[in-house]
Amino acid sequence: MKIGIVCYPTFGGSGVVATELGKGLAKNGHQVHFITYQQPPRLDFFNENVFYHEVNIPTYPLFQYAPYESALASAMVNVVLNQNVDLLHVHYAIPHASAAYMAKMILRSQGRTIPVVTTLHGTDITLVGKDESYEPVVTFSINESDGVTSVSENLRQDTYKHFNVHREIEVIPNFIDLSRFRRQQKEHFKKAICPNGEKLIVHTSNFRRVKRIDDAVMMFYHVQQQTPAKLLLVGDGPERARIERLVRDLGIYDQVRFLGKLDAVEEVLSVADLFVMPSENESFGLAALEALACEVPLITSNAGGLPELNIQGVTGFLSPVGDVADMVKNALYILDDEHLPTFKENALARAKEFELSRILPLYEAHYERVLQAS
Ligand code: GMT
Repeated sequence: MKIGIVCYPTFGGSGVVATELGKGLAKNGHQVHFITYQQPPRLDFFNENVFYHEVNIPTYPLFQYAPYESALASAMVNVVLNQNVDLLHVHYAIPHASAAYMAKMILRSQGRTIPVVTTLHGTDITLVGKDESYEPVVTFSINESDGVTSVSENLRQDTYKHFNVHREIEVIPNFIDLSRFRRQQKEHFKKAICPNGEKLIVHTSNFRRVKRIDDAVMMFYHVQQQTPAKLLLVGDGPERARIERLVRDLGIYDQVRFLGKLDAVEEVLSVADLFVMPSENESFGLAALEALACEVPLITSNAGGLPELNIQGVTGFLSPVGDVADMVKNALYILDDEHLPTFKENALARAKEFELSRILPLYEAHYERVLQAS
């Protein structure tokens, strides 16, 4: 197949899922055309089946906001026509699904059929999409997609709850490439951060409010009072300055490191003892799956699709959103040397259930069905 993939070129989340999916499809012999405004961070290699088409967004003094959606739709039209693409797969509904609809209509007017698959990732539904400023467009473009997938059952249910969507939504969970995400020998790194054998707790995110990083910091604050520990915060975003202030005010700045955006996050996870994701909402929690693959147990909230990934008492623990005291109790239990090895083993076993080779065929089958129906 020749597949056009539209995504955000982000370091985590939907951008990573789209990029890794494209890479997997290319390895399976499909031709993959990425269409986005910037090279996705994990698309940093050569493969004869992978193509990258940058969306050109000309500016003009009249535009307070450059019309990205129009530029993207035009790019999709051009790529479909010039590269003879069979199907467009857009990740994150806003504005990719409506831009794809526009491209589909333009192509139809020229006698060309192009099926569109939309994958819903989370905030495009739970946070941004249901805002009345976007809702009519999101509802319409989901209903007009030829195939719709969501990354968890919880997100599927949320979509039906918040939108007047009548399309069948197939749940295809996020996946992990275990050849990349695996525990590596990085003892020198661990020694540098935890010279006295402290336990290492890690959080990675885009530092948005929905991630509740305060809870991760507060949990760490209480944990380190009872067991020697360090905290690594990976990523960057709007909450960074506020969280740095909180860490200073709590007097724990020496035990906490902000690493910023990292591409090789698996190297950090390789030396971690515990991963914390206290999110207000989380449709799947790809970063938590990456941690599991590196044998790192989880402390998460029970929001969104997290219960579909983190198994209570097996791969870690789930707490009600904001229940820091419960997170502290559970973290201390996991970090106990008597319990930690079993949690690490369970983490890897769980990650194997989401291995790329198991999930990729679900997308391929979805594409086949959509192509046959159109
Ligand atoms: O919030 C993020 O981490 C980014 C966001 C995105 O849209 O890229 O992530 C969403 O999609 C990921 C990939 O499917 C999911 O694993 C995340 O859980 C989801 N984030 C939220 O629902 C908040």
